[in-house]
Order: sequence, then C-alpha cells, then structure tokens
Amino acid sequence: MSKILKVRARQVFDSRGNPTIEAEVFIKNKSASAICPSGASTGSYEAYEKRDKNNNRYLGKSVLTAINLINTKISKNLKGYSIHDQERIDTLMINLDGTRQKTKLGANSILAVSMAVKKLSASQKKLPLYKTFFVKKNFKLPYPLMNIINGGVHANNGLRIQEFMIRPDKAKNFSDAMRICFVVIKNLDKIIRNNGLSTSVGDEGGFAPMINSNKQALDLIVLAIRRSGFINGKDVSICLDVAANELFKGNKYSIHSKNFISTENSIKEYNKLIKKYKIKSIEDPFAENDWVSWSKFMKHTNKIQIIGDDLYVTNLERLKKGFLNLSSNAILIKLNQIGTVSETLDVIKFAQTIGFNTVISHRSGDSEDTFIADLAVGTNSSQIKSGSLARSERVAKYNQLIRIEEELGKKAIMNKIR
Ligand code: 2PG
Ligand code: MG
Repeated sequence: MSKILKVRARQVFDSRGNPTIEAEVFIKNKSASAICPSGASTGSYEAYEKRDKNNNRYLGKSVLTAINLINTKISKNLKGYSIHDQERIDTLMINLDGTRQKTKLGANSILAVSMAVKKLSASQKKLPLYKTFFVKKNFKLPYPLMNIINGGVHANNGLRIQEFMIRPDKAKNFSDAMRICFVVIKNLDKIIRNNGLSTSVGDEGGFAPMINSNKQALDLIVLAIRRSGFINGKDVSICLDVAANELFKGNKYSIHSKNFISTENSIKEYNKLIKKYKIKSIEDPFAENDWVSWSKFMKHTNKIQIIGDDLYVTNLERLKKGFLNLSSNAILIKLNQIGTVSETLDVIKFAQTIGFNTVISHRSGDSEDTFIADLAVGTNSSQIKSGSLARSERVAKYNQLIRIEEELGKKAIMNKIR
C-alpha cells in the first residue's frame, strides 16, 4: 500500500519566473508533490543546483536534465521503497549521487523528491505534515521574521544590506504576530508614499524604495513601528540579514557604505546600529570563510541573535566548526542548501542540542509550496523567515501557520526567543 510505484517530475516556475522542479511521488491510489525553491545570494558551500546551462531556449535556466534524472534513475531506484522510510530513501539518493555537493543528480532533483516523499507519508498516515517531524506534542508556533524592506541582490535600489526585517516579540499568538506585522507594514507603506518614494516590492515582498543608505531604511522602519503604536526593541524588534558574502573584497567589507573597511571598523559600525535602532538579530554579518570575524563579532557584541546562513549552509560539518569557533548562536535552515529532508532534520536537532536557535527560511526564488511552515512547527524552531505580507509565495507560508494554529486550538503556544 505504501510502496513507491514511480516518481515523476515536471518543470514549473518559481516566484522570480525561473524554471524549477516539481516532483510527484506515486503509491497506489495516491500521490504527493513538492516544489524546490532557489536562492540568489547563495553560499559557495551549498549543495549544487542543477540547471541546463547550455540550453539557450531557457537562457541556461531550465532544469530539464534534472527532471529527466528523476523520471529515470531516481524513479527506478526508489520503486518498491516504503514512503515511510524517509531516511533510507534520502540515503539512497545521496549514494546514487555520490558526490559531496550533490553535483551529479543535483540537490534540486533530490530535494523535490525527498519533500514529496515526506508529504505523501504524512498524507498516507492521515496526519498533518507538521506532526510527522520529531516534535510529537506541545507544538509551538514560530515568530515570523518579516522582511519588510528589500535590498542587496533582492532589489535594484542600491541598499547595501539585503533584508530589513521586523519580529513581533510581544505577540501573544501567531495570529497576533501577523496582525502586528500587518499594521507596521501598512504604516510603512504610508510613510514611504509620503516621502515620495515608490512602494514597489522586491523579490521577497518587502518594499524596495530607491534609497541607498541603511540608516534611511532603518529610520523608515522605526517611524512605522512608532506610528503603529508599538515600542521598537520591545513590542517589535528590527532584525537584519546582511548577506555579507556579497559585500566582501580583499578582507574588507562595504556593509555600511560603498567604502570597504576592516572587520574591526565594521563591528564598530554594527554596534552603533544595534544601539541606535535596538537591533535584536543579525544574519550573515561576515563572509562565509571569514570565521575569525564571526568570532570577533560574537565576542564584541552584546546579547543579540547572530545567525549563520551562508556560513553553515545547513551543513552539519560546518555547523560543528561554527560551534567550536563560537561563531554564532543561531542557524538559518534552508532545505535546498543541503538537499534532503533527513539531513536538514539532523542539522536542526544538532543545533538545538548545542543551544542554537533554529530559524527556518524560504529562498528568494520560492513557490506556493508551504512545506517550511510545517517544518518550523514540527521541529520546534523559534522563528521562520518567509518574506513580507506581499507576494502569494511569501504569504502562503504564513497562512499555513495560521491554519496550524487554528487546528492546534488552545494547545497552540508561541515559541520562546532566547
Ligand atoms: C537569505 C535568502 C532568503 P537567498 O539570504 O537568507 O532570504 O536569500 O534565497 O537569495 O539566498
Ligand atoms: Mg541569508
């Protein structure tokens, strides 16, 4: 009954309009499908995303070779396996590929299948997806990290920092968290308009006004929080994703302006921002190979959440290195950085064991797939980052969390942010 009959894949499109993979796994009388997301500011240690670079019909972006591999090699090898055997299936695909970064089959092929297997297993067990990860009771809802101003490679406005986010720290429940973010975003919309700037949005649904100073973006957000009747740093906190890989050259950083400055001076500037704007979380403050700067930052910055994204790429070995080096106190989790559901769960478990916050994340190229919403609840992750309250691929994850909260009813409680 639960044995895989075949796997089929098709080329669909992501939120940036680029081709991506949807895989569908079949058992008798049933199937489930999943769509692989795609990043723009990718770390060089991420698992490999297979694209047909030589296919001019799709300007080198199609995923037809990967799809063919799913329909032939992966489908043939998975046939007969029980869909409840997630780890065996993931291991089989890892071994079929046989390379360190999944370059042969592509992490995008493997992940789409891995997620579809997980969904099908849940559906066959008649369980909601979030109940099929390692948390079995006392489910907690994550705090949203809403990316309300887009910069970096997610917009073309010249803002150095990639993501300016808000986190509704005093929200009583998830619906309240959404309401708080909604009010701040609507006020921000008004303020941006009144400043004669455009309210068009970037890749992750946050506004992308034509401004180029981090401070200007932060001032707009502080004003929006105040106009909404909330206290910055208390009710609502500002969080950043610097994506510093993109701002690194010759051991120097151009985070705070176009000028490249040393790590020490970058830290000084960070500390000024943290103090002035009461920033509570910074992701990727330094580049993926610059372990020394990360440790220095941890040492010289007080009590804020420091998240490794490109630094760890959801990879257990890199996370262990970061733990030993005291590089950060939180990790961003992206399924397609590593390529299977099982490996992702291993990383989350380890991170939580060493006391790191786990922040489940979308990619800048995403889809209507809401897998990560369930993943956040099912792994007791304290936060989720899924863009702003705009663009359906972003809102879809938040809407799924609203459904989960409703289903849990009185048992639904918010997670804790340490
Ligand atoms: C990030 C992500 C998601 P991308 O850097 O955290 O916000 O962006 O998917 O482009 O890597
Ligand atoms: Mg990031």
